[in-house]
Amino acid sequence: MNIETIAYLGLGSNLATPTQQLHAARVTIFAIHGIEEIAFSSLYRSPPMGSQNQPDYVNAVMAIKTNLSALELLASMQNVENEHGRIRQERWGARTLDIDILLFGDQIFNLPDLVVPHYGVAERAFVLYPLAEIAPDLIIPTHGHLSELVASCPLNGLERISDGA
Ligand code: ROI
Repeated sequence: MNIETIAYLGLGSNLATPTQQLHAARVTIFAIHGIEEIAFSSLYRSPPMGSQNQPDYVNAVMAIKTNLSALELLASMQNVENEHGRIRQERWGARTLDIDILLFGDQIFNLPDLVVPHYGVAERAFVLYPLAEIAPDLIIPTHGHLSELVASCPLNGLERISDGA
């Protein structure tokens, strides 16, 4: 049996009623054997990063405790994306559901399919602000204190829209 790890997941959607996508994803994730939900942030709306020719996104961050390995968690989240009808025509383009492993304990991975801490953690408002809401004291491997990363990250149009999914 693997030891338990606290991990943070970034969820995003900009198609097919994004708030419902995040809610459905949350329900599916916390039903997975080996995953326990610790916290779920508010929902945030933000203009698209990347191609501007797509709808606004809704983003949230979920904290979990898991006894899965990082690669098992990755495979499991890819299943959730697929089950929820992920449509992704192009890199940086619109999608029904995107789930990123932001942090996996204090571990660092630089694998072809898995880069943790996720690069968004250092610079994306739609990751940093929801993460700081549920884990304000985090220290991010190789990036330092979350509070400092947030303080130097402009909102870029990010708006809190509700108390959670
Ligand atoms: N832009 C925003 N605002 N939120 C996202 O989750 C998001 N995800 C993406 C790209 C296309 C980079 N842009 C995004 O994958």
